[in-house]
Amino acid sequence: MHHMAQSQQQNYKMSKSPIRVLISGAAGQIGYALIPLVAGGQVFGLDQPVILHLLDIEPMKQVLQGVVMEVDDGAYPLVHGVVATSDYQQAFNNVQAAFLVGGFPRKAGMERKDLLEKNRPIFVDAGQALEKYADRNVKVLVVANPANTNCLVAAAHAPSIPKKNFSAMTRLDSNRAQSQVAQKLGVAPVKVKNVLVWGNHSVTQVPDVSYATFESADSKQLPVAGSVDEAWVFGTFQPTVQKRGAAVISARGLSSAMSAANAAKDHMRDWFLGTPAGEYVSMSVVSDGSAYGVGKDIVYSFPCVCKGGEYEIVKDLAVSDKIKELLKKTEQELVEERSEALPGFSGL
Ligand code: NAX
Repeated sequence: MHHMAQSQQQNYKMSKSPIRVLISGAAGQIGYALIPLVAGGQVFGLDQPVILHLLDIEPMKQVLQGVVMEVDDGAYPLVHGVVATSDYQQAFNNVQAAFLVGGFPRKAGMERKDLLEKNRPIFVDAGQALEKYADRNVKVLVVANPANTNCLVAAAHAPSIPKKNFSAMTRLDSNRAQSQVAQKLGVAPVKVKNVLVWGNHSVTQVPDVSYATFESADSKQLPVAGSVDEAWVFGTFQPTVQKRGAAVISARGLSSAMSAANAAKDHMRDWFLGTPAGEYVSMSVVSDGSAYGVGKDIVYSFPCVCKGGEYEIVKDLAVSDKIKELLKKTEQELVEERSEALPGFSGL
């Protein structure tokens, strides 16, 4: 027993100085699933100690205290400190990574416009707090919905933080898409690569298998498009992925949390530690107008590769006319969301 515990400890090489990691909405259900992934080294690596900054609103204070008790009780080797607070200055102070999960949830009967209105002030505050208190190279992942436009609102209120440090989460959508393809082909998800999701994290998102490959039982790399037909792609695959969030809610009575936290982990890990050679990941990032004809200053999901803590949009994929049309529609929705969330917007 003693020997096993020792060898497990040896996996942690803690020579690095700790980084400060903010999780907002830390008393909520995604927070509860995400904290152990960050604390356990699955995001920033087993050699990277962390100081957790856990933010939630004042009415959740007691619940948040309970979460802190559980972090303490985990005795995580990589956790060098916990700051639990409802104060934005404390929460954002010197953070190098920020998972912005906290927000106002969609209630029955609420339209997109109402959701935007409720979340806008939260992301104005978050942007201003990033601007004032965070590390200048903080990497921001917005999870709270409407994620892409919340991210744009935060970026617009943090003028001195580079735009390339802001992102929103479409990784859950692309993980869902990868898994649907794997099930269709009868292979494990790990055998499927480069399934993409473009655009907005909403029903207009564009799941796309055009560049995807899979490893067959006899270890050949094959294009997915050669093994599935168009009717399945446009008639079954796309709507299944687009409506998966709703399907989970109707089955569980609660929205996706385990898989959402897992996707947030994947997104931030790949951004910090890099993507494997030849693999693209879907990240919603600020468009600069240079890729796929998408207008600038919206937060749009593109295929990306990450290296040395930076992402780059993969710009040379040949997009079919059918997909192009869908890319326009989801872009249009993001432009509409922007004009609702940031009236009079004149550029980042
Ligand atoms: P919960 O309602 O369980 O938790 C949200 C937490 O945020 C609550 O504890 C709440 O008190 C807190 N909060 C509210 N306002 C805050 C503020 N101003 N500052 C800090 N904290 C605040 O929701 P949960 O299921 O964890 O979902 C969180 C968000 O993720 C929601 O907006 C949800 O729509 C969004 N999602 C986004 C996904 C994506 O793929 N981008 C998928 C999963 C999820 O639906």
